[in-house]
Amino acid sequence: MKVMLIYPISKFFKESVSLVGYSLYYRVDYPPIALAYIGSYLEKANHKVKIVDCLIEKYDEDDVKREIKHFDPDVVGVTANTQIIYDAMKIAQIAKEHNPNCITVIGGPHVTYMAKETLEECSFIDVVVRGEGEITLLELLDKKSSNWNEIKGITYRLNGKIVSNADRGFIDDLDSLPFPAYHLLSMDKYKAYGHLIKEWINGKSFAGVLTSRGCPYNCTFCASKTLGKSWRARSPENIIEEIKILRDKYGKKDIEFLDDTFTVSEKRTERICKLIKQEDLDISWFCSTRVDCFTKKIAETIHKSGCHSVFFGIESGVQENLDFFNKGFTLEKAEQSIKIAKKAGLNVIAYFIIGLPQDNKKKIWQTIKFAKKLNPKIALFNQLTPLPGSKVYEMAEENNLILTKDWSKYITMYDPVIKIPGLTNDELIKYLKNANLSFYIKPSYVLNIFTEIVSTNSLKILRNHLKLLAK
Ligand code: B12
Ligand code: SF4
Repeated sequence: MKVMLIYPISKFFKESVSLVGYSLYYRVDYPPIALAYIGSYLEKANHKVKIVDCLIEKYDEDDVKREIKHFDPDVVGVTANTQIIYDAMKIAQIAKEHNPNCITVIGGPHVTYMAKETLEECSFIDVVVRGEGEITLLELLDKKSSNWNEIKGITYRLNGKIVSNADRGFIDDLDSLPFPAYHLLSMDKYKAYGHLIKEWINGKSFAGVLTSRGCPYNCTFCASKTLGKSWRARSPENIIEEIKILRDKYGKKDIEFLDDTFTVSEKRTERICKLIKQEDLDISWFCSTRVDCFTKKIAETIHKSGCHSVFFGIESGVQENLDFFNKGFTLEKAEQSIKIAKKAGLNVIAYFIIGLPQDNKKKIWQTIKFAKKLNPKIALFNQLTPLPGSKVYEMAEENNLILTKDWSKYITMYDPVIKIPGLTNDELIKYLKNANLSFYIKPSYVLNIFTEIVSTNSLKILRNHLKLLAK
């Protein structure tokens, strides 16, 4: 069958150009790994696949119509996070308007938790795939129009009713999956733009590799359980093989390991690092992890094998908030790990969240002060957002704190979407702005902003910054 997999046109990304940290210091265009994994899995079963990444191609609706008309797919599959769900629905509409018999399928974190609601809201979508998509979509193609009741992990319409089949388990042996279908993407277009990230990766061409799936932790703001709560890891040898392809075929010399927590296992981390050196891969790389999965030994080992930067979710400078988030570590632990990382020569990027229901001015400043004390290279401040699939979403629902279910507003950086009894919306936006500004307005950073604007001729970025400041 002919299957077209589409990453939607994203209003969110067009607007995110205005975000201080992202646009100037850390802006990266990622390949849509989920679609590339599904693509290679379907190709292996002899289906004809085309991936359309509207984001990287800067496509508008007319472009998508043209692509669909040209390829004339039997099935269109779209991916969606919460923030881009309406953009994904639009793609399904375009597909149905082209051919009402084309089966439209949607997958990703948002619809995994909002399957029924998504089908109720959008009549152009035929099937929601919940959780991991590779096997489920293949089964759906095999049974194009019959016996959908046998396919685990889908929600669909049957005789006018919405039916949810049983959940599907997760793929245990990740090495059994074919590598992502990079050949279906314009790999040369995925790049890093932000000033600091460009400096760190030293102008090299960049790619993302997912070395494990599932996160064993339970942070209350996070919607990570789409890929399960048990950590499943690829073997180091399998990962190295993929990196070699990215390096030799696509010229990629810097790799971001996209895992939620790359260093869950010290032993596996060491083995990957050993192989990177042993095989003389000549790459640099970066990853995300938790402060409590990070030791001096890990810091030194990863740095020696080419790791230049590590992202940590610090989240707050208030212990009570860390406990509310169920982070399971202390402020002291956070300080200690950041020191270790810096001492090993790693760039530290730290995430923080403000705008908890119990937040007030004093607590927010405590977080900002803590961020300054840690002094990471980049601090990214977000508003607490009740993402479907997270514990915070359930809590906010139960306590009637949700202000809007316009999902396009769930972007964690602009308008608040939950009530905070001790703060007005305007105050929260002001604090978020102050948090970012107080962090970025340093002489060296201002110089960076200026250089970036001049070197990339990014007047749009400047205009968006000014708009953000004036808000
Ligand atoms: C890399 C990443 C990004 C990249 C995305 C780049 C890209 N082009 O894909 C960047 C940095 C840009 C990004 C931005 C954001 N992200 Co993000 N991101 C991730 C991360 C770490 C990995 C995503 C990934 O590739 N996973 C690997 C693939 C294999 O898994 P997957 O996407 O879930 O896909 C599987 C299934 O979901 C399913 N599936 C997915 N799509 C489809 C489609 C079809 C047709 C089918 C059948 C199945 C299917 O099958 C796939 C394979 O098994 C996840 C965390 C995570 N663990 O997933 C967060 C995550 C997706 N991001 C999240 C968030 C909140 C954001 C931001 C809002 C953050 C911010 N404030 O800026 C923005 C929103 C961007 C947007 N447009 O929506 C949330 C989404 C929660 C939600 N309810 O939607 C996640 C889950 C993090 C979290 N734990 O809460 N992100
Ligand atoms: S924030 Fe990170 S560690 Fe916590 S549950 Fe989400 S992915 Fe896991």
